[in-house]
Amino acid sequence: MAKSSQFPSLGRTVLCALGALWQFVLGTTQAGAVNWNSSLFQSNLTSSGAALDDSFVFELGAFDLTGGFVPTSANTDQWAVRWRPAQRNFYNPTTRLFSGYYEVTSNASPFATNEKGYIWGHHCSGQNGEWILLQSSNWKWPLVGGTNPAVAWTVGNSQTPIVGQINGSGFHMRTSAVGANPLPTISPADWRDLRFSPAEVLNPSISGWNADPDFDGMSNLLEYATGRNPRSATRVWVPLPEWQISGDSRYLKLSVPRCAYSQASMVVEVSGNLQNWYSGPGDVETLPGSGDNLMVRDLTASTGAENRFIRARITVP
Ligand SMILES: [Ca+2]
Repeated sequence: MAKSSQFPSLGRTVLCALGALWQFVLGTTQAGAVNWNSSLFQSNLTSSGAALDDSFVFELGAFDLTGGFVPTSANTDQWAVRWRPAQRNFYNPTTRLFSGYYEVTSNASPFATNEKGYIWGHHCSGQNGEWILLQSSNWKWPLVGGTNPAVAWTVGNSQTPIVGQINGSGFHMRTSAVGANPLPTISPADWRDLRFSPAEVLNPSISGWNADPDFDGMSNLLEYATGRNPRSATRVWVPLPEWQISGDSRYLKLSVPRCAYSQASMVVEVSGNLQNWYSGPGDVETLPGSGDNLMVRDLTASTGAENRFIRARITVP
């Protein structure tokens, strides 16, 4: 009797185990989710034919369409204020890939199941933007916690981009020049989470603002402010002061690249003794920089006898 009564018990255990396994499978692969990506090792270019670099970021999201707004190539100046990002990832120039897995957390508008999703690729420039906006009439947000498989939104199954091009001769994606436009910003915390692993984020010697884990001479703070990749020394910016000559006088001048999606603030300061630094309107003049660069000159002339110094001070909110 004792022996036979064990079988139903074992059966229940097996059934329970199967049930747990099924729940695990449902929970990990079949909640409302979006797999979004480009294809590996394809040629992805800017409008001038250059390869996309590691300043490019791809964002999965939706637009606030209230008032009948529809994103077009004619209203790019309004995209940033209308954009509601769900997830973003930096482009990898080595694998030439963007990719992400996004589990939908809310179906509140503009993420309702009848509303469209988009993938917006752009880079740092707020002045000479290179953008691509991928879309498809089939890209509708999945139901939160639904039991359908994750949907796939890819360059391969997208339709004609709103700006940019896909699947052309010699390229998988090609961005378009959109000129000067606002961009969605990436907060310092989000940038850290995207550029470093969770373990690295907890390690200030790797992800701290003063750290330099790629040994390129640029601190993480400078990498964030100028739109570089803190794990790659391929696009190094070295500060090089220049002279502006005016008559018999010469003035120090500094040009610093600024990344339009960074929230870092930049102030250029001048000094005659490396002790006291000044940045007021009587001390420095901001010049029209090229592109996104901040260009500032010292208003005190440097003579042969007097040293002058110039630096950029960067802070994050
Ligand atoms: Ca660095």
